[in-house]
Amino acid sequence: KSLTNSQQPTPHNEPTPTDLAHHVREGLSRPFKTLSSMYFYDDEGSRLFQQIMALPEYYPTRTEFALLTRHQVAIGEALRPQRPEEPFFLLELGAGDGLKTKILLRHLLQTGARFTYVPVDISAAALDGLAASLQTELPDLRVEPVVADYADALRLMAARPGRKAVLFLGSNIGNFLPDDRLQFLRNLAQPLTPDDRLLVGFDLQKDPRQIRAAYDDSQGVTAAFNFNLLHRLNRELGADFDLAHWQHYTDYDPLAGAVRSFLVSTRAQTVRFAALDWAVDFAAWEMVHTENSYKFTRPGIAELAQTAGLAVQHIFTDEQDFFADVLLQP
Ligand code: AVJ
Repeated sequence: KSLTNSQQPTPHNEPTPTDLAHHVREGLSRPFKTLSSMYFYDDEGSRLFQQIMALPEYYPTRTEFALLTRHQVAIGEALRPQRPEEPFFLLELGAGDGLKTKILLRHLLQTGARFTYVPVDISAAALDGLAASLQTELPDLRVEPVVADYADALRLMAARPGRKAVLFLGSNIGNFLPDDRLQFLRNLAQPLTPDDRLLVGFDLQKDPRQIRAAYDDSQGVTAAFNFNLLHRLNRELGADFDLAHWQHYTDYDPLAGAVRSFLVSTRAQTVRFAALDWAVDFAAWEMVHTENSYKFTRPGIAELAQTAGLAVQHIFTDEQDFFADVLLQP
């Protein structure tokens, strides 16, 4: 019996078609149309994101992997309780395929730490893959995967007693707009006590061309990832997006520190949503904003932490100073 079968979380944690429908109607009714990057991650989207992480242009994953390898001892020490016999939960929000986290998991197991790994992700398929690979690679690890979005994950975390080390890696925090980012960090920190730990990954500002290339790769995988959102609306809401008349567009704005991704309607067109009994018009070259990926500076991280009521304990970086995993003290 597989781990995930016995511990499969309740399906009500997954975004329901009604959430998606409501979101799409609201976002596509705005004067500047928008769809949330949260909906990228159906099973196909999570698979495409795994391909993105392996792209030569997409430096964040590789860099954070190297960073975690380099600092695993110090990070392991910082995350685990002082007393080695004390049990704790290692919670990870947006765990995905857990490739980077396995470095820490392996190291913590080697040091004899007593912990349960709770990977939380919005994609059941991603978590199934993770649980299966952990069972072969780290058979002694206790794993309790949970399919949930961030909001549900925060509730779940607050409800779970005991020491926690919380991981929010991969610069997932970059998807939030500044106000939402602050609110999210506050909500994340709220149930934590000074005994708990929080490690957050931030992609740092660097050569703007390199940043832009990471979101506009030459093989078109990122474009396919963006297009998958339209495929998903076709599949789940009976929409009739014709992908021949859409483009992927992305740009980096160094003033805001934000990569912004769009789906561009290359001609005037009307798209029908059979499941919603609804249709929406797009003008020629109208843009649908689909994602923000913010890049950070050290002062920006310090200010964010301070405003959220967290102390920056340590900033772990890679050799090139591309990425930072920041230990925050609740
Ligand atoms: C999963 C949010 C970290 O913003 O870099 C990658 C998602 N989008 N390429 C990012 C993404 C396009 C990724 N995060």
